[in-house]
Amino acid sequence: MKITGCELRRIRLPLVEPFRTSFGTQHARELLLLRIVTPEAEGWGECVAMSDPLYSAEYLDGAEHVVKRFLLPRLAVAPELTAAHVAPLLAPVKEHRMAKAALEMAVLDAELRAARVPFARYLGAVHDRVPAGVSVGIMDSVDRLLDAVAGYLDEGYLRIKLKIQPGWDVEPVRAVREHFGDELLLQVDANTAYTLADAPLLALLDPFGLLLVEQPLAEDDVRGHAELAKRIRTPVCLDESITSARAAADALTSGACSIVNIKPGRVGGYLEARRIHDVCTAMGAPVWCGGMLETGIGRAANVALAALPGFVLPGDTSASARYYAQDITAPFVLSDGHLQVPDAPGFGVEIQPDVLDEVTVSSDWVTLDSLR
Ligand code: NPG
Repeated sequence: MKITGCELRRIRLPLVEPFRTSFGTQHARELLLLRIVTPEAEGWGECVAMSDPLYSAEYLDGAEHVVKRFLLPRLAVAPELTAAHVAPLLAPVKEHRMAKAALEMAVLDAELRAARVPFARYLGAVHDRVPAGVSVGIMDSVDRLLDAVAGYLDEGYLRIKLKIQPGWDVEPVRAVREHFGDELLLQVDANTAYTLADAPLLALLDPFGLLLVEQPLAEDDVRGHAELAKRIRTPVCLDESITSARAAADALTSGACSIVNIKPGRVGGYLEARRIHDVCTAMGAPVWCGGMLETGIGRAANVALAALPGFVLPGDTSASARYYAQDITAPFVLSDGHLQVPDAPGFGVEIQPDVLDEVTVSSDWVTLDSLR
């Protein structure tokens, strides 16, 4: 494939309600979309970086800059380009995984559309629908939390993830467990909010039969997680720490975690995400698909990924309406607690141009000939 050009579009989608985590409260989701144009087909990619570098070091303005200044020029001069070439071509540029993932995504979508192949088939997916979990933000009170969880369970969500932080951990977990019973699939996510000194506190979660505790300690604290895992009974799952298949293998080997959250943006793209799935599956570790408040584009791709055989726990693959009253594609809807895996070529979703225009903040077009 030869790329003619790339559109970089910044959009802003209001959230249906504020989403509070241990690193901040979001009222809207700003995103960078990439549209790759080739003579054969167009492809869309979505960069999951946030406006501010609070979840990871990447942030939207930085991602847009690195795509234009350093990444697109490397693709422009490549003699041959398929999605599989993107990561090796971009490897000399350090880090910036979310920006790289977005470009690989756009190339992949264009390539699969040109070949008329659905992404799920390309990946080797084995399911045509995937179970949906939901991530529940930190609330002002336990009563409000119980109402929110009850609402999600009424909608059909099959697993609840509670965001936790020091001061909002044991009591909300106890309340949800006692209110909704032992059968509820329940897990917690700390987004690095604790230190190893909190091990006795985190051990207080043991009696509640959680599926896992996600990323309790800092992202570079692999040794600390290995020590913590020995001191608590709840299985430790890593998110922020897992940046590659090698990092996943290292974390599992050292006992830092026994479960892995896979987010394609965090690891540099869907091809590395699949390698993490393969490594974890070979090592006998369950994986599940994380979420970054994606639009329908990223959601479609995540749902296909989550249909691989090693994804044995429900993911943060929620319905579009969990976050957005109006998405830029047709919404993903819950049916019996599941989302349908798209089966049309590429990621299998179409952008609604009117909606896209309404939510667009800025747009820039780069002709690749100008970079050659
Ligand atoms: O359902 O898309 C979703 C969001 C799930 O809680 C969720 N994501 O730490 O996993 C996380 C968190 C997150 C969201 C992190 C946005 C960074 C940005």
